[in-house]
Amino acid sequence: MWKPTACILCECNCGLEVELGGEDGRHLVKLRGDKRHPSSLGYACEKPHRLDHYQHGRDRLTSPLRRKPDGTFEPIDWDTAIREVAAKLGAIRDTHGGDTIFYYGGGGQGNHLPAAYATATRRALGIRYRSSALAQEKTGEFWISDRMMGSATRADFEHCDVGLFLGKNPWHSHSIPRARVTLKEISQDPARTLIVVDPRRTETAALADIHLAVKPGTDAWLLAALLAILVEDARIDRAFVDAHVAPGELEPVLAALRAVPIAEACKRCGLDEALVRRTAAVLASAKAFASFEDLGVQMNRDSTLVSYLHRLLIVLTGSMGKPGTHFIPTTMVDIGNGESKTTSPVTGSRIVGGLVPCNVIPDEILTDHPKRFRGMIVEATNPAHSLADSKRMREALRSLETLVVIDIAMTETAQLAHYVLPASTQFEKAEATFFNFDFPRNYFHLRRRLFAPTAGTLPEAEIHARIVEALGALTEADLAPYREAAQAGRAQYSMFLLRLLSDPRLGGLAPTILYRTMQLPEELREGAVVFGLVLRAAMSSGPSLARAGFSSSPIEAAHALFDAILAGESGMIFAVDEWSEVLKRIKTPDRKIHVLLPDMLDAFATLLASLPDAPDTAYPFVLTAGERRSFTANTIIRDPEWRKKDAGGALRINPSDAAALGLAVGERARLTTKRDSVIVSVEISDTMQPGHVALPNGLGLGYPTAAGDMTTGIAPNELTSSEDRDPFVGTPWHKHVRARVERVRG
Ligand SMILES: Nc1nc2c(c(=O)[nH]1)N[C@H]1C(S)=C(S)[C@@H](COP(=O)(O)OP(=O)(O)OC[C@H]3O[C@@H](n4cnc5c(=O)[nH]c(N)nc54)[C@H](O)[C@@H]3O)O[C@H]1N2
Ligand SMILES: Nc1nc2c(c(=O)[nH]1)N[C@H]1C(S)=C(S)[C@@H](COP(=O)(O)OP(=O)(O)OC[C@H]3O[C@@H](n4cnc5c(=O)[nH]c(N)nc54)[C@H](O)[C@@H]3O)O[C@H]1N2
Ligand code: SF4
Ligand SMILES: [Mo]
Repeated sequence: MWKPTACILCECNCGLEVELGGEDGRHLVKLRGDKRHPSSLGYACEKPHRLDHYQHGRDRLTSPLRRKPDGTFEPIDWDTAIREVAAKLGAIRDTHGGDTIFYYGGGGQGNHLPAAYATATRRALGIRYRSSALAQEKTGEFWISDRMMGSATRADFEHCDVGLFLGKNPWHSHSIPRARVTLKEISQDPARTLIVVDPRRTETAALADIHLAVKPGTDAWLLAALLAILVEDARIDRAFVDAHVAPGELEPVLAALRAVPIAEACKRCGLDEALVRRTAAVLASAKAFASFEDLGVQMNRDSTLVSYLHRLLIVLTGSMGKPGTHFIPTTMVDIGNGESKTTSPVTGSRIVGGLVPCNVIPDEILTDHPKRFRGMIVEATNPAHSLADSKRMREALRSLETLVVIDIAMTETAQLAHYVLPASTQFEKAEATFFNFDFPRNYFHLRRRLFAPTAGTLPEAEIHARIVEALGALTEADLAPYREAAQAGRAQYSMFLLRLLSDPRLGGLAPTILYRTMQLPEELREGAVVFGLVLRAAMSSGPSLARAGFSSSPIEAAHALFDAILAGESGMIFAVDEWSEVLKRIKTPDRKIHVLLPDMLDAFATLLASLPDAPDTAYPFVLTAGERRSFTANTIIRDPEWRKKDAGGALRINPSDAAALGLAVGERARLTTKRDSVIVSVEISDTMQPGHVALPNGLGLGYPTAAGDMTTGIAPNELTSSEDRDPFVGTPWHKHVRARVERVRG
């Protein structure tokens, strides 16, 4: 029998149908796209077909572990584990303050409910600082979007006539629904133009009408040139700007753009000026321009400045609020929050959207500052592998007084923990898709568990509930009234919950109270916290929900919506919007778009005044440390056998570079950065520019085999340095690591 679920390998979470089998019925035997999923509509790429390698990894954890003084681990029972974890973290809180305990993670590409339940543990421990992988990729974009528009935007590629991908390869990385279908449609339609900005001729670039193969790390120059040409040719959408941009802000920006030396800017990014001018003309005459920036620019030099210039391009072409352009979706959870009000305790780094920049985490630990992080909870993430400078990250994690890791597998980070708590997989509990940003109809997908948890593991909802209870923050007496209200019916329960949300002591524990008291079928139990989200959505997004059929009073809408979510095994539409509303969703205090950001104009002036890069004789190559390929999926599947292509994760290098170095096909090379030197296998590829080399992401994981632990490929962050980061938001420069490549003799 086919059962609905979702793929967990990238943030699209395409709907899947799986057939269970194997001797115990717990194997994912066959998988296919689920046609009933409201966004993926049956689409699936090549990656999920062997998802059983995730469910049945040989390094799955099946018992809580405690580290012994000699560094090895001993299995302990759950009661001991919870008691000791609560005691150790509680002691740090009592002695040094909850602000010295740091929470990192909460979910990867498919498991987002842990983050919701962890808010209760954070509250019980008085944890103030947290972060996640978003603070090493998206915080620059969020911060700029928040200041300009009060909100992040997304783009409608399905209906655009001009689509631009800036430092993004959606053929492999997706991030938009049914990416390959949409890319092919734009590419094949003579009336539509696909533009790709990428130094490499990626699979997406190969489909493009215009491929702007910038020199690595020079996107700010390209955007400067494009914007300057639009200004010079008077191709700005004046009507849009007059209606929506804050008065008086445009002129200083135009003055800055008029100062761009266009020919020089094109030279700096290595592009023919005529091609850049043709691109500007295409953008200016676009009826509907949709654009997406991603890691190629967000993990690169000038990343925050690029996010600003990119947003200027969207605003000055008036590309918001019409089909095929940019929109602000109705979401169940606020993910793209870019507010910045505080700084981190030790380094004083800017905190965006509540997230401490990932690259400064070691500096917040490796110091004698009284407010250094002393305890840490790491959940559903593998920072010892995924954050910059693994050596320094390991040193920092090792020096913590207490490190607790909640994961399904024995990861590089778990190896360093004092306590490892084994979670059930995403097919052994209810989970939900949170990176759903469709418009005008947005969906929600609460997945049912496919089978009961593996013995010895617990879903995070249960782990957090037990920690909160062990800390004494929540007692049976606190829960009793909610249990009674639940018995009395949904209306009574909702009234109690609404009151709970403003309760100063218990409000922050709402996720756990919901989990402990809501009555749900077993295969949906961990979905309890979604009811809290639904109540909030009913209060804040009434009209959008009403158009999706959930009308009447907020409480009734919430009940109907929650029931529909529980029933919608393949996902359901929860919000229907109108394009005419998009510009009314601009949330800046005066509801105008703010294009004048003085710090960004300063950074722009500094860029324009900078000298060209001097040749680097010690490190003549630019290394992209971690690109998405056909069989990479962060570190979600650790078994190298999962990969059908590029199993070893080769270094890609241009044929002329390979020839100059005397490297032949299949040979290995030495790759050196200022941080480390490794031996890599080499793939000679004319998709690479001379001087540019690339390694895939997600490799270099240890995995148990019959012959002992094996590591396949290179862990990219052995080669990166935490100080190589953006000056504004601290995002890493992983796509721009100076490197040397040499032939290995003998
Ligand atoms: N197959 C697969 N898909 C994934 C993932 C995965 O691991 N595997 N991970 C998911 C995650 S977490 C994310 S955040 C997304 C990321 O999705 P993408 O951002 O698309 O991923 P990358 O391949 O890392 O980087 C994109 C491109 O940046 C280019 N680039 C390098 N240097 C420069 C430069 O100087 N300028 C420009 N313009 N481009 C440059 C690279 O050549 C590469 O093609 O993918 C998601 N999807
Ligand atoms: N050099 C370099 N570094 C990079 C990148 C790059 O391009 N270059 N890309 C970066 C990007 S964009 C991202 S998003 C990060 C991703 O890196 P991380 O934030 O570390 O996330 P994942 O690799 O997705 O790891 C997910 C972890 O969750 C565990 N897991 C899976 N399911 C569950 C579950 O249900 N419960 C629990 N508790 N755990 C579970 C997996 O075993 C795994 O250990 O990597 C970043 N690192
Ligand atoms: S696009 Fe992403 S979510 Fe969809 S099947 Fe491929 S890896 Fe899975
Ligand atoms: Mo990511």
